[in-house]
Amino acid sequence: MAISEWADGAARMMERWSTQAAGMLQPSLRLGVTGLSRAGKTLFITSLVANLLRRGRMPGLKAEAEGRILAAMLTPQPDFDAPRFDFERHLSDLYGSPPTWPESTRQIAQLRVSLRYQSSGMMGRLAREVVGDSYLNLDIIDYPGEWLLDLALMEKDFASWSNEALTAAKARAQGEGAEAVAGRAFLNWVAGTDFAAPLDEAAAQQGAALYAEFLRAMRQAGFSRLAPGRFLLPGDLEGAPALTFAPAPPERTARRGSLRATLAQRYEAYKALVVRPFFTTHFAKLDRQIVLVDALGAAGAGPAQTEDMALALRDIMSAFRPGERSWLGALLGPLWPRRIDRVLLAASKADHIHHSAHPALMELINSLLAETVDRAAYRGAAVNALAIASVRATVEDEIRHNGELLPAVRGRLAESGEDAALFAGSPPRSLAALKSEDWSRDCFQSVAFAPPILEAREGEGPPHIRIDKALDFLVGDRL
Ligand SMILES: Nc1nc2c(ncn2[C@@H]2O[C@H](COP(=O)(O)OP(=O)(O)OP(=O)(O)O)[C@@H](O)[C@H]2O)c(=O)[nH]1
Ligand SMILES: [Mg+2]
Repeated sequence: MAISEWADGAARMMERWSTQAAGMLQPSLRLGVTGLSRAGKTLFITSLVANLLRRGRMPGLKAEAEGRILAAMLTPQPDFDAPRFDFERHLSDLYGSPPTWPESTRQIAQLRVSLRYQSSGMMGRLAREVVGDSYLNLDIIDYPGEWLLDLALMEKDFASWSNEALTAAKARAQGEGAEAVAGRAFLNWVAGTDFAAPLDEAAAQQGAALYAEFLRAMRQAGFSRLAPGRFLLPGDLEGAPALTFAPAPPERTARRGSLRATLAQRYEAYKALVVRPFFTTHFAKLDRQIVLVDALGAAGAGPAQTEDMALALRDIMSAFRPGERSWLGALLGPLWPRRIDRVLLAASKADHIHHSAHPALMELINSLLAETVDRAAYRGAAVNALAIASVRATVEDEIRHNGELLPAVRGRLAESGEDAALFAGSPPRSLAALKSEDWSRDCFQSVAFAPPILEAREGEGPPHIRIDKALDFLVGDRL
């Protein structure tokens, strides 16, 4: 079946659907797909939606296994001002010849999938007799991972952000890599600048450019704590004063009109103009959250990068405060009754390793996010961890090495397009294990696989690992 038919069919049915469903009570559930850049958000949403529309590969979703999901449709999204998630394009890229992974996301996008289902249990059957089938709208948004980092800024003033940013820059400036060179260039600018002098626009621009360069080099080296996110992805704010600032060394007083006072003012403007609206509109209203963690990629990059990713996620998750109303919810009081009551930690790209290594991967993300897990559980949110792959790009295999059979995965390598079987080994179970000498990195390297060559099949979405189980945990109780 061609992808265009898939999309056309969905559009036609959507029309019928919305007329039928108009006026009916349709509860909605906002699913927050949380993940740093390249964690796999866009691919997860694409595969999840495709597998909801064609549910042949979703036996782990209990309502589906029980035959209670009657239909799933794309329906008009609730927010009029957010661009629509281009599901059809992402899907046809994946099924294209040659297939391609999605590009890095550059702007926010939203999609609504509506499910028509039959409730379970006696009360459910009773309700069905009276009002007929039930509906659930699932609202999902996609956004560039870089923007997520800004969440950690919301509760920091200029002085404390500067302090942290300068400490981090000093730590990174020690080494030999490009990030160390860029870090030293930025710190030299800090050392040679008089922050108490009246604002010199050229100095502010130079500082912002050097800091952005440092963040880019850090990203290249696999680090995660790269706020402010728009320094990496400025969009239409390029060159605006709200993006022309940099961290400055502390001082008790900042004279009005001085360079330091101006940088502080612009930092606050960035929070007010960029960060706050993004979160008020999209994140404060979440009901459920999946946190995609590319722990394999981080572990392959090294212990410093893995620790940095864990710290970035801890900062971000502390702003959500799962189990409680979000910090914004707390500000807005009873007007904002929503809270995140289920959090799924998902180690993404699990098709990179053999299934026998999945328990170790789950242990790793649990230990990296232990603080977040404990806090969320303490506040009453249900937390679970799974190793998932949105799109399975490998098959399992065995390779013989020194007379021993090793569990491996086979797929096309992204770089060369060649078919290869790799013994990936087991990932370390904790950051301490990753840091320890006896854990050998040679056995475990993270490689990128090319997307699999897929044939669109009637009734089935793309092959995946456990996104049915993930969805069951996230929304199963509402079906
Ligand atoms: N093999 C495999 N690779 C994956 C999977 N999910 C993501 N990837 C890889 O990770 C890359 C990033 O995935 P995206 O979905 O674009 O990540 P994102 O979180 O949307 O990234 P940004 O838009 O940059 O924030 C893809 O291009 C793939 O190479 C998966 O399930 N299996
Ligand atoms: Mg994306």
